[in-house]
Amino acid sequence: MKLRNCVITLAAVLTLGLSACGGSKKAQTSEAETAVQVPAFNADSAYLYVKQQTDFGPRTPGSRAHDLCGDYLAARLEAFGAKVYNQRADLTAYDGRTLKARNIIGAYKPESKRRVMLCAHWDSRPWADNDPDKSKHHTPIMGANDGASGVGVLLEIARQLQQQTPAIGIDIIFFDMEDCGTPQFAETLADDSHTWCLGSQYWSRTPHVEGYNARYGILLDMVGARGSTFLKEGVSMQYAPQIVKKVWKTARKLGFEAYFVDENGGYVNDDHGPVNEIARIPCIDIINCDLNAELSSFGNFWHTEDDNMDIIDRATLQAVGQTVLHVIYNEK
Ligand code: AHN
Ligand code: ZN
Repeated sequence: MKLRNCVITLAAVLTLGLSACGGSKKAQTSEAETAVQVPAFNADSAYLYVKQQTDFGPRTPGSRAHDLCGDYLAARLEAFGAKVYNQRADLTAYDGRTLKARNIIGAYKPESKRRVMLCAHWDSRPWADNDPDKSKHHTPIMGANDGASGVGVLLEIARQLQQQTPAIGIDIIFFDMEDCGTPQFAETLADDSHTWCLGSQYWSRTPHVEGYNARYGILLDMVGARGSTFLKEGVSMQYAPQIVKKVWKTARKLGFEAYFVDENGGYVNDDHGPVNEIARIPCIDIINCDLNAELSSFGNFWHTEDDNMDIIDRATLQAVGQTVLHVIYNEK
């Protein structure tokens, strides 16, 4: 069974070490006090931002599509009123190749000490190595869900942030080189979990602003597929259980309980790992988990040529985007 490839074993998690769980304890407040105007998330707009990324083609590091899409993302954030940072680094891939990485950060209210970070990876996987058809294994994927969906939701949130400012500062972080982890066709014996999430590892050691901190982070990964279900992911529950509870409770209140399922999922090796363990910012992962899928717990299209616009559904983008908007506009 392929599930092994995407879920960290419990033994590995235990060796990661424990840290204090994040999220400040707040006094109980009445409903009236917490009632703030939350903007309406526009799923058509988010869908368009997902499509515009895939229109560049696979955004694999080193490609022209990657270059151009990076410019597009930085330009969108700038147009939506963010202070934009381009963090460039030469990072070493699993096979020893040096690749040019670019983390793209859009800061809102950069002067505020009260901050929340929202993140997603913007690169797409260079190999369809989970495709049942072996002849496809060396073909790059479109990554409409795996990559572009999280970024699309965050671009729509950026557009909303320009129109109505929330009480706190927000950082939108697009991590590069999440998805260059050792392919299944490469024969490696050692633990290779560190070959994933290279951009977020770099950012977590060297944030775009010295001494950067945030109350918490929310990572969006694979948040656009039709019929997605988001289970409470293991690393998120370990480091930021209060944030998981707050987000799932908000989703339920908004009527999205079919997407945000009140069940525990597996432990996923994703960009929130370095954010929790290196940057020490409590960060959760909203990530599709389909325990009934045969090929992968991330869905049968995961790391295959089927991860294209055909599987993207505005309703899923809406559930995630509206929930995250509610959470951040309710921060004080
Ligand atoms: C692994 O399969 C090792 N990690 C899943 C994280 C991921 C891959 N997110 C997107 N692509
Ligand atoms: Zn992936």
